[in-house]
Amino acid sequence: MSVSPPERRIWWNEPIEKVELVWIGIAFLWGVFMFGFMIAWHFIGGQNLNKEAYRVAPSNYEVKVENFAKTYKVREEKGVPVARPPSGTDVYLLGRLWQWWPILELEKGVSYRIHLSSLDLQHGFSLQPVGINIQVHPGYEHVLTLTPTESGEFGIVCNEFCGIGHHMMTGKIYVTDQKRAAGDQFFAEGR
Ligand SMILES: [Cu+2]
Repeated sequence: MSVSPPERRIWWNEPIEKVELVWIGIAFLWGVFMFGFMIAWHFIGGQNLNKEAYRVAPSNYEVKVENFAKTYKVREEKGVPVARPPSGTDVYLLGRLWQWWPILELEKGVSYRIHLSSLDLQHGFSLQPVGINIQVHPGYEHVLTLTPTESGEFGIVCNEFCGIGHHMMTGKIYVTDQKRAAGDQFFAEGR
């Protein structure tokens, strides 16, 4: 098949096929339905993570996270503290150019209140491979309840373009089994 110009020069001015009109109508109505259904998803959807958000000055938030990391630091990985808070408490994580800080160590099956904010620009918190995505804004402290259901190592990437180092903006969450966690606790206290 060769590509040839349309037979009639004014080809766009023809009446639309009935079938095509029907399809445009269906697509339009579906779009309207989906638009309205956003409200329904707020109540019946499983994807609404964030129920709380507070205004916070980035510098105040930084202090909170630094205190949190200092208090619960169990070790360091390449200069980044690994914070392991007591089960079921408040956990603080910040995004900034270009890292998620600190590294968290949580227990499987325990609910935590995760605080999230940015110190500079808008970042995208994306938990991998789980696929939890949250927009993180400077000036707002988001608080969400999270219960890890699987143990292992989880990565955090930034999925909101934030500059030259965006592709290197990563973080980490370790989820330990409760049994092992109890042993570690003993070990940590024994030192
Ligand atoms: Cu980014």
